[in-house]
Amino acid sequence: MHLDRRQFASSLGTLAAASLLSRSSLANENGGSPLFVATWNFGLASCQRSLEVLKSTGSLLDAIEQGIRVAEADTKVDSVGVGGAPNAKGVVQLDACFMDGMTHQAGSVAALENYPHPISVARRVMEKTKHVLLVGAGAAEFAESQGFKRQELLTSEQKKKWEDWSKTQAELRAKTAPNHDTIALVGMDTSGNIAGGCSTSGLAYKLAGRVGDSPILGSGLFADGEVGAAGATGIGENVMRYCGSFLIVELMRTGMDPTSACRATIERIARQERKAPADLHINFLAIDKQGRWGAAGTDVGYEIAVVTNGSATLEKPVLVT
Ligand code: SD4
Repeated sequence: MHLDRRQFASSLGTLAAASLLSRSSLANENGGSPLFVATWNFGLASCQRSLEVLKSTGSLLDAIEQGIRVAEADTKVDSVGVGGAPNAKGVVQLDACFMDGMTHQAGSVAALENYPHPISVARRVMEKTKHVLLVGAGAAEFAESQGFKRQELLTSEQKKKWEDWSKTQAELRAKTAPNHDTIALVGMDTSGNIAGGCSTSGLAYKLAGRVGDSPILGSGLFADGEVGAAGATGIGENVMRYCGSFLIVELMRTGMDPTSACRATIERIARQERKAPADLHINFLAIDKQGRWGAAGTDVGYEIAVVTNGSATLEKPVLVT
């Protein structure tokens, strides 16, 4: 679900007009204030929540988790949490990961059913187990053991769409553009700590058990306290075979600014896939240790939310064609 940018602007009084250019080439743009960047326009509400939580608790990890929970709880966001699109069998299976760039601790869940906040379960995997990734029934058992509440995630609206899809699969498959609504949210606090999270229901009508890039560290998300963080949205298969977010962080480590690193990653994937970027449907964002942010994508509608002290904007990333 992509809200019209103006709806956001009017509903959020402080929202500045969206600019057309990524400003990632400006060093220290956020002037040392906290920085939160997230995929898509609904990421704005998430980033704003992250900033509020950081201010009230001082915890970057709480800020990331609580910000992502906003998108997970919003039934109008088509590919995250409650109201996310189901798989081919009509079951909503959620993927998420959570990473603390300062300690390289991380947790993930994949194909998790009936728990609306996979980001919180992923964080618990990080904090309460010796493992990094739990999947399917095991992930659900773990969520239950941690006291998370079960909930039906398939909304009547998604059920109806899925029923229509199942009736006319072939026809619709040909017509429907891939849906991209995953939230990847990365942030930095005033001390320069860096962390991030990613949460999704994955590609609509995926095969049961299919896991995309979002819960895979280095693919849908990567955070490294020495360098920065990156996240992805789009067709996971085109990201995870290249460790897209890890690659972006590594390019930033060599001195590239965030936008250039996102763009170079897309260009490398396109070259090696021997495909036009527009056929890849991959979109990235990144922040670096200096407080710069940037993004690049192959989808015309891709946008990102950028929230710092006193500024909340939707930005149009560089389009790689
Ligand atoms: C996936 N990358 O499961 C996710 C889908 C996505 O916006 O980003 N949707 O492949």
